[in-house]
Amino acid sequence: MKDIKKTAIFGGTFNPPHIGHRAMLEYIAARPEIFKILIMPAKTPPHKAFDTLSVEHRVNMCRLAFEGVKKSEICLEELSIKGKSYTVNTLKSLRQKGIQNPALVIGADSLVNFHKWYNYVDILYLAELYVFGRDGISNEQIIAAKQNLENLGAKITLLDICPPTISSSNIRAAFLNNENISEFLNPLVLKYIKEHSLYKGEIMEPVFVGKGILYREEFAEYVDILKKRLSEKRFFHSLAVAKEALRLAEKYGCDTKKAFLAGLLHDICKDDEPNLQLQLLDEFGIILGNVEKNARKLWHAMAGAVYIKEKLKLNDFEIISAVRYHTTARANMSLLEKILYLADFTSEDRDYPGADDMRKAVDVSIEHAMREALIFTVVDLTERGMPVHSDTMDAYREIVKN
Ligand code: DGI
Ligand code: FE
Ligand code: FE
Repeated sequence: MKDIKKTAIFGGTFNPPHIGHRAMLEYIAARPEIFKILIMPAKTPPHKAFDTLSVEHRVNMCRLAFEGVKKSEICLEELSIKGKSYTVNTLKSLRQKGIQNPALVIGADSLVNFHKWYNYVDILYLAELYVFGRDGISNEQIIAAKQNLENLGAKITLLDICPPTISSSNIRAAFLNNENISEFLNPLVLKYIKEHSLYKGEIMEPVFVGKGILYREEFAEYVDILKKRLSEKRFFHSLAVAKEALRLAEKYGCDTKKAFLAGLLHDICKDDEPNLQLQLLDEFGIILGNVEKNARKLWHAMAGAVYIKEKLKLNDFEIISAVRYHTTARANMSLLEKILYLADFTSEDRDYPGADDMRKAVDVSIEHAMREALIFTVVDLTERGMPVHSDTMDAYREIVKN
């Protein structure tokens, strides 16, 4: 079986591609059993949208960075898969396209965590693993993980290379701070990044469509306030919830502007120190119930409602109560309240297990989605041993038990 020809699969986000990647590729290309290398840029994961560049830029940079690496070609397979791309599915579709004997190239860090990959046992039947070293992962860890996977039928080759520890996120950070990182990048990639002003620290926002574009303009002042108050991730989430609430309002006949605003502002206090949130509640005479006192995750909804009314002086009772109940829900919710509650589950940044099911549910009907969301929440809280708020139980009894 010596002359079996293998295709190496080299995936990554390549944000940006750097000389560590290239060193790996050249090492693999030099192995005689490898006759082809597929360089496979990953899709932009929804939850990472705020710090991952568009696919186009990443593919363009890969072309520049890996120009001239023998046996290699850029493969856009992963990008063409609809929905979340899982390695197991990518391998299946490569096999359908006639790719034989794939060897999946992964780092030792991934080997150690391989059992967490989606359908990992199936992956082992579809491909063998080529594992390169990683600083910080010991030989003992590698051997143990290898043995466990081999017991399941895996074929694993440990590569005698531990590429330099260069992280793409450090490179991005260096660009932000105007530090010189030219030694880690191909000069053509460096030029490309500069020409396209990439990694300038632009805080990413979701791509708005239709009325969303107009409302984003109209409420630019609130967006600026959020940008100052929230982490990048929470900021992206807030705008994504605004976008989703607007979509649902259009679909189900609710006031679109109110839905957008409620989404935009719903987590405005989420990143405040817990004590600050309590202070605000105290200042405006809000007294906490027993469950509330012990569940600080619930404070930001109450504090947000107060903040919107008292600090932003936005006197719209419907929006304020939608924010107030966006975490717990309650009995007799208005359509706007339900839409915000659900948009928080289905915004494009959400990637918890079950998010896609919730997205399907919300396109069936509001009532169906409320049912699913409440069941999800009550089950989740119960499993984690957390007290369920009486408002949540009221909503559950009204919507699920009927
Ligand atoms: O603010 P987000 O993260 O966007 O979402 P959220 O406002 O729905 O907050 C979710 C958190 O709130 C989550 O950690 C679970 C918690 N939570 C929701 N309902 C209840 C709850 N915690 C308790 N203790 N009781 C509830 O009824
Ligand atoms: Fe929230
Ligand atoms: Fe939220």
